[in-house]
Amino acid sequence: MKNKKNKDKVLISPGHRACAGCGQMISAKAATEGMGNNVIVANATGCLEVTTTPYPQSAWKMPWIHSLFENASAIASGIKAALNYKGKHGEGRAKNIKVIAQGGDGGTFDIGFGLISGMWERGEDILYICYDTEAYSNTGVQASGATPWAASTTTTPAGTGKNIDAIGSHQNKKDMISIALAHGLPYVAQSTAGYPMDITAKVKKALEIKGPAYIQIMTPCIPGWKVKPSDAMKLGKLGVETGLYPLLEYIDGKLVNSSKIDKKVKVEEYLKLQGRFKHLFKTARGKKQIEYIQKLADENIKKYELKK
Ligand SMILES: Cc1ncc(C[n+]2csc(CCOP(=O)(O)OP(=O)(O)O)c2C)c(N)n1
Repeated sequence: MKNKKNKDKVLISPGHRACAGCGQMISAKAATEGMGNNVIVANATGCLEVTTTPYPQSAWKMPWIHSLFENASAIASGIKAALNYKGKHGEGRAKNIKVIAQGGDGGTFDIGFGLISGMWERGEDILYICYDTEAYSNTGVQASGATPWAASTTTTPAGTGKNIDAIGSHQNKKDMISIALAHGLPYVAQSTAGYPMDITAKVKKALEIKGPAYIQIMTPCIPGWKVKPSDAMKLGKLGVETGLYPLLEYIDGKLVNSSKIDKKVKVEEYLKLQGRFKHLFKTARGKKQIEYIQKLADENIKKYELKK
């Protein structure tokens, strides 16, 4: 039955061009459910933008602007400044409009990094959401600063033939959560596509708290991670259950919530579902990398006090 009220709450309409099962779309829909109807969103170039806005169509039922790849945060700062000006000069309503900038991990960890840092430094009341596919998905899955150790991407390919021992990425994932905290943000959180209600709640909370906020969401990429379209949410859950990608919430720099682990799931359970890690199961050198990834998960469990 059609319910106009409920229909209006869906702020990303179906019919967009994202891959079936896309972790980013699951997460973006959950995020919009926490945004309310009084927001303006600046969106960096990337899959989320490309798949939702083939000119002249748009899947976004809200004021939404496409920025360049690197400057969603600067555009958001400009929007915020204009709203502040209008608020002071007779348009009181403008003061209540929330501003959000969002982008992929390439746009966040790498190319937009300086501008995001500036936005945070200025202490502006803007929420930044990073949809972390752990690679530059839109342009063919090149490695980004968010790519995890040993993942095969088109710029860090796993070895074949004589190079069978090549392990994929030789870099650890950049710790953007710590970088955000180092900027003194009043709200910093992490979530995954496995927990849409957690995403919605975190977006809501971030918008309630005054000042800059950062939410990073692990969003499995079906072709990039070489996974089944039905597995995005499962991978989001396994990321949490292994400790590799825990749910986190910091208020004023203090960890106030994290996902507790009842029975630790080994990282193999997460890695074996993904083609980008399949080379690790073929050689002795690969197996060593799995041990190393397990060590990273165990370190997270300690660092974020995830043990029940
Ligand atoms: C300055 C600039 N460099 C490169 C590009 C090409 N480009 C467009 S989208 C994209 C990848 C986006 O990756 P990410 O931010 O991780 O988002 P995803 O596609 O993974 O969601 C690239 C490299 C561009 N548009 N502008």
